[in-house]
Amino acid sequence: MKFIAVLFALALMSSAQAESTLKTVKSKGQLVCGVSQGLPGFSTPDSKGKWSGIDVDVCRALAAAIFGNSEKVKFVSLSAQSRFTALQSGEIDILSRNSTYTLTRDSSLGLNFAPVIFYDGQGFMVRKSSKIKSAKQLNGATICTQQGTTTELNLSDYFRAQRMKFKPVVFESNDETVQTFFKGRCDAYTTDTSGLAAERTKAPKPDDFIILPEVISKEPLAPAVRHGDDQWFDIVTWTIYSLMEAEELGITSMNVDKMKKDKDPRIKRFLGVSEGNGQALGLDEAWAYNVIKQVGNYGEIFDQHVGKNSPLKLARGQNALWTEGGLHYAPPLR
Ligand SMILES: N[C@@H](CCC(=O)N[C@@H](CS)C(=O)NCC(=O)O)C(=O)O
Repeated sequence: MKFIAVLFALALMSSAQAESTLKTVKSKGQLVCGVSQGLPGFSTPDSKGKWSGIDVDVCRALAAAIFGNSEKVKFVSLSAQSRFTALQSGEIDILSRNSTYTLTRDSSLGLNFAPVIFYDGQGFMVRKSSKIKSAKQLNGATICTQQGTTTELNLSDYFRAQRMKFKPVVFESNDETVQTFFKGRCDAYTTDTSGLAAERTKAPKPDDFIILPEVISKEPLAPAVRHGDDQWFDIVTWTIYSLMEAEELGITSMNVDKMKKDKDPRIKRFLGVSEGNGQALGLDEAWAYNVIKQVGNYGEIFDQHVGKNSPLKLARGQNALWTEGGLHYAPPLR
């Protein structure tokens, strides 16, 4: 009986994989997007359940590219531990949840990572009153962190390399991790530095906490899709590149209509005035126009959620375009 159930599950899985994700998404009439449980700046629901953040905007951009309507997204909140299974099982069409692009996630977990949406690195937060100024002073510390993350792994690598000891306090839920730290049970809290800035906003008195200067890892955060559907991977990939390309070309949600009359062939191609890109991806020629009109370019999204117009006030740093000394670089959209 068990054997038949396994066979049945396998048959279901392979038929889910055989069906094109684009077709499935279109027939559902919405994109199902896996996000975090609540990380300010990346994905967080307001009191009415409306989601916002960089990771959320990636999915809205994808819905704009596919449906011409950025609202056609259902958000599913996932813990760090459950996120990859949700993608593998077909529960979600895309995972857009501050996930670090790593070799084993790409290979053993059967995922394809889209372009990096946020270059990050892991850091530590401590209470100001502790007088700790450097991660090197954390020998013997109790450290709060979240299960199923690269954070957990880097933490032990770092302490081993520094020949220091620590006591991990690990939780599945984000809230439990952070609240335990705020209540004083841990000497330090560790995660991606963007996450530290985000979580600090939740503290009763954010100024009581400081982020230490050491960045101990590379955390390129990128959306992911399942192996086995190249067209879907292409659509996700180029939708993300369209956000960066628009910023490079000076196209914003405010000027995109005016830009349609621009004579620059790159802008004409980008906005579908000169046709071809849409057809190549299996989308409407206005796909990138819809993305920028409805969601904005990368710089607009960054400033609104994590940059200068947000409570996080993160600098562009590595997240600037390559033309500004940063790492974001879209290959030619032609
Ligand atoms: N980038 C790391 C860490 C990702 C992660 O889940 N970080 C936690 C701590 S900032 C988080 O996002 N929690 C939010 C949540 O669970 O809703 C990874 O991919 O493993």
